[in-house]
Amino acid sequence: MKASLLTSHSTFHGRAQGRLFDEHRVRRVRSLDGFWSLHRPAEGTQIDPEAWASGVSADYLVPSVWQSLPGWETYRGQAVARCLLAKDTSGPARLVFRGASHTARVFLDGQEIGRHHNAYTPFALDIPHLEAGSHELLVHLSNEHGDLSALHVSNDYYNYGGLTRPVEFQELQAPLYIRRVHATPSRDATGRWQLKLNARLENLGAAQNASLRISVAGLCHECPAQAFSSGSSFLEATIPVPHAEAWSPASPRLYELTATLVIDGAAVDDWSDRIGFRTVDVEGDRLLLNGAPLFLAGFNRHEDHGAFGCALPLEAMQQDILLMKDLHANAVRTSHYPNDERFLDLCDRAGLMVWEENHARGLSLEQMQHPLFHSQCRDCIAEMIEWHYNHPSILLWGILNECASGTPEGRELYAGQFAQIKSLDSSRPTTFASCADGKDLCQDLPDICSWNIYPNWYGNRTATEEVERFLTYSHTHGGAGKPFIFSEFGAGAIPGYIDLRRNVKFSENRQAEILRECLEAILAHPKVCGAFIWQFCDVRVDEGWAIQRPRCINDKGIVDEFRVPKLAYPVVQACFRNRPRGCNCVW
Ligand code: ADA
Repeated sequence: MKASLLTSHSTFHGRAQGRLFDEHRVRRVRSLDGFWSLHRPAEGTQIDPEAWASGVSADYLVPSVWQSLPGWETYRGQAVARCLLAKDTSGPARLVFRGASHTARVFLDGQEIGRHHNAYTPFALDIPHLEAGSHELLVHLSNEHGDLSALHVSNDYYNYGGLTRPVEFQELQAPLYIRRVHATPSRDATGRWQLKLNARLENLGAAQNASLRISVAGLCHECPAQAFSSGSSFLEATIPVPHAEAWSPASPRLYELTATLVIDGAAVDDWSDRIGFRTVDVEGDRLLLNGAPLFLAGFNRHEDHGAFGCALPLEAMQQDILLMKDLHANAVRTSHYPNDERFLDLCDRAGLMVWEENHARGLSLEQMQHPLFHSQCRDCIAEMIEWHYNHPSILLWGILNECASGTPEGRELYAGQFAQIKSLDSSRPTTFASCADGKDLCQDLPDICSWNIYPNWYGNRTATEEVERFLTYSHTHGGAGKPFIFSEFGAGAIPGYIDLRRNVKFSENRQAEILRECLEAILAHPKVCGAFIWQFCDVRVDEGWAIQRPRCINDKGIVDEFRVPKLAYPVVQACFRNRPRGCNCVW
């Protein structure tokens, strides 16, 4: 069989859908991106399932945020998106939503077929049987803040509405199909690469005999025919891939992983992904990539853009990657939620290392005790890991940014989420970004301790003072001997505002000074293995936050919301480029 090595240059020339390559060649996939209609109730009324089309209607291009429609710029409420889909032959099918913001109920021909909460995780709905012909698809959407949402609360970023990521309709050739294959690379006792595979199959019908063929890097692994009963089945195998080349920031080698399902000699379903061979380990207070010490130098990035909201088109995502590379960053933190998988594909390809985290920002203990908090976090973590497991660029899983880690009750919730992550993926280290200054109770829980600090912005302490203070606190409260990351530091700057008087907040020049001071204190520190600037780009904030944010924007970006660089840009670029590479730190 032909080797399927993909270099960073040859990757991703497939048809663009929810990923940057075709995930299926046997399964028939139709993108539902394009024109839908969008309807919202007239002012002061609620969505009426019977009369949803009677209010305000718009021609709506999926994927996008409804805030880009004239008259909808600040709309927070409910809406119904509608399209027709065509099924060629009668049989099973699936709908895949890569992102519906933020709560969705899906109706097919008037029947509710599924619900989902959370704008930032994908979901798929199985349809065991659908007749050939035309069908009406309605998606009831809400971006409301209220009792039904523990995680989408008024926040320091904007909760948009709409079908904000791609949508697909998949026609299955048999009720048994491949849901996914998780691949975990490691080195065997002789140092050669091997791959642990865990395949998940789903059967929407009666028991069925089938075999599964998995190919990677020119090797083929056959799982002999067996009976699959209805529901989920899992197959496991470990295969040696001795000639694989490692994935690293300097050489982000990707390989195609393909699974084919065979019934009576015929291929009835397939699935494919891109993987990379790399290890990530914590050894004492060091973080290792492929056995070599690692320093993560990068940005916190919200999925937000002045023109597109959270529904960035691929070109805008790639521009962000190019800008971060131009700044000599090697890492990005997906603050504060799982990202569009196309962005992760671009990170894999570019060798940009990722800290991906579940969705939560700044929740108080009271908010963490919301009756839906547990189930909504559990689902978010499960979906994040289920869908994003194979990305070589993801090195760390994070949780619960700046939540109630300084309380015993909060600690229980942190512990529970770390346990869930480890049960789903023990191959990656965990962390969380704390701001519980002087009272954090969770430093012993993650593999890596991370702190958000804002020297000279919130308070007057210098960066050098703050770096030592937070390191000392962590080391004396459970974090001793662990790697340490400064997960946020930064300062606001209104684009174009320059003020040469001393220490004028919100001026571009002051932001540049503060960042220089922080980077000088952090990048050279022997006890630190990561620095994430808050933040890459300016972002819109929710109504409740607007009063404390000039222009209703969190303006701590080093580029503005349209990616125009501020004065801090060349300062950060020089600091990252000239970063000391002590302690054999390779990256
Ligand atoms: C926190 C938080 C960020 C952002 C930042 C700020 O550290 O994690 O989401 O709100 O503060 O700009 O103040």
